[in-house]
Amino acid sequence: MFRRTCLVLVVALGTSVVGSGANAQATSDVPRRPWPSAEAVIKDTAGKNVGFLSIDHRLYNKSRLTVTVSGLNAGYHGFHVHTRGVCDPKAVDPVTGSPFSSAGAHFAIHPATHGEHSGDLPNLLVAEDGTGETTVVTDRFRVGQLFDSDGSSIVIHTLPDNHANIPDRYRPADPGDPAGGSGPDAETLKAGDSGGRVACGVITRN
Ligand SMILES: [Cu+2]
Ligand SMILES: [Zn+2]
Repeated sequence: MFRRTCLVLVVALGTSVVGSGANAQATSDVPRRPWPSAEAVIKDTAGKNVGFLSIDHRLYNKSRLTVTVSGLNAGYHGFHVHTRGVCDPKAVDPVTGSPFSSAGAHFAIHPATHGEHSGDLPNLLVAEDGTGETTVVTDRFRVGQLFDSDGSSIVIHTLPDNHANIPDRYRPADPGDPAGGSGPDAETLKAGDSGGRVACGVITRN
């Protein structure tokens, strides 16, 4: 019995020594991450922290966004990367009345209408308890591209985003409309009818 216990002890010690040696080796050999990652603390108009976003680089020039939120209204919310890294709740859009207009329009590396913007993301689903979490992988931007001269931000809207998916049959002809009287109108092509902005977070490198 004693012999058996000793044997187990020796084996355990051996494993531990090899383990710490391997760890020490690995630590000194690990290069600094070659790809940038990013994060954002998401705040509502009162400055209350309602969420956190992290973004990291994925293979094949993709980016992975992971977000958790709490204290929001249940349901789907439009969710986009916006083109300026400024989240001022007092910056009210004179046309829509939405706060956080300082964040600018949807992040777009190339000119596009809504649904095709670089920063367009799937809707964020918030549960009845006000919490939500989602992870999405996009190939529309690399992490480094978010840090252009005016930065970028993440914005959560009040309403669901239709991604400009308005089939022609839902809209009567309107000769005055720049979209030509059928399908999504100019407002839909801008932001998907996702309404005002409820929360915003400046995207920073980490
Ligand atoms: Cu938005
Ligand atoms: Zn968009």
